[in-house]
Amino acid sequence: MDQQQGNGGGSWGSFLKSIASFNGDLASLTAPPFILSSTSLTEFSSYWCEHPSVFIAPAKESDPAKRALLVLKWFLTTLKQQYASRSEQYGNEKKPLNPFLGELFLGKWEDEAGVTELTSEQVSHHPPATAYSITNTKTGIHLEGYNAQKASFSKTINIKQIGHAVLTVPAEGSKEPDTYLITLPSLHIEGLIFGSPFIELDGSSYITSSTGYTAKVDYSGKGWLSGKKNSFTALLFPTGREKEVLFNVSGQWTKNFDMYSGPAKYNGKDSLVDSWDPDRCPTSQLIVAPLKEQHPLESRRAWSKVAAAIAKADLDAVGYEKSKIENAQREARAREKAEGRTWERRYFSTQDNEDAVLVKLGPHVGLPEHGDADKTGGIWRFDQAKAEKVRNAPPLSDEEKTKLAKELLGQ
Ligand code: HC3
Repeated sequence: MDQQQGNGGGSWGSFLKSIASFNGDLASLTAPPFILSSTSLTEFSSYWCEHPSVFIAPAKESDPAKRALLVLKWFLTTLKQQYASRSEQYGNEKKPLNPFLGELFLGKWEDEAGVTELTSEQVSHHPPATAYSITNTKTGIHLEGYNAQKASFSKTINIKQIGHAVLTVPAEGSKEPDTYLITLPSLHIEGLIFGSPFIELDGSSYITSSTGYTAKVDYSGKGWLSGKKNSFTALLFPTGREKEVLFNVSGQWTKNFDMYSGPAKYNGKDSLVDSWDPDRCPTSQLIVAPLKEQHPLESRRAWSKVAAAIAKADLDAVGYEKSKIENAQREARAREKAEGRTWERRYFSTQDNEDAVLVKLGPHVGLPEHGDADKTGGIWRFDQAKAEKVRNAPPLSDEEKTKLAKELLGQ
């Protein structure tokens, strides 16, 4: 059994011991009940767009360099949601649920930016990978991507993110939409030894565009003597000409940051272009269908009994409910194997041939043309034809939902 909700993990001490003998498989960590989260990793895809108006801003900018800056600004604003929103006061980062193959998380935001739709799907279980698509229907701005994690232990849990995101911006006045290839930062867990885990980002991440601009973001944390938590500096320059800085950004990804034109040595009142203060721009609420209207494979519906057991800190019930899903999934995979078929992803497809975005932009940001497909089960792209088919299909009856839940989740 996956030790995610393992029953031997009663104390923080035994958890630390299980980390010390960690084999890199996040699912093998024996977690004490108080660090179990009832949120699945498929939900994390929503963190990309909790400020829809910032997400769509590049579509309204006609200058390509300023557009690239707005894309960088949006990316930086997502970091707080992605990596700190679950531990707002620091020290409360919990262990998310490991999604099952085919798990879905669907929702939308409705606000002054119009309607923005989210589709997230667990596209691979071994290795685990989550894919997502976010589209603003008013501007056509579209984000898609997929990610997996490779974990290791050295002083703490270190996570390398595998995968990338692709943002398509149909900008006003441009004939062709821009494409931005976005890499994902590495991270590690701080505060583990004190029982108050939180995330710090490491190294660098990049955004490179079809319009010829690249942004490099360097992350740093609080050192022994100097530095602040969750700090970063970012430079935007014409691709391949890192010294010709057009804009620079600095601050804390959990707090405020400032954006300046030119290199940092000239930063001052006159070169300040824009500032971000998360407290002045509250996140927009994601709308998710009520449980009984959801598809049986939708995350919150599928995990509802596990979530209820976690809320009651009833570890036996957590283990029991979880193993029902795991056993049903194992049986489903065995059936597929016996029948010579594979699980049909609902919204995403992987391709055997070269990926045009990776071939064109990958070399600027050190991403291989094959996109590390062996570590994510493929290069996953949103499949419009599949999405169209789902949209046009009649809704499932209650009987069909019950049958699917029994077959695939043992419920
Ligand atoms: C490492 C992590 C799971 C992966 C999470 C990812 C990388 C998933 C993709 C999102 O876009 C960004 C993201 C944010 C947080 C990452 C999680 C933080 C902790 C969790 C570990 C599996 C849990 C380790 C246990 C404990 C108690 C130390 O938190």
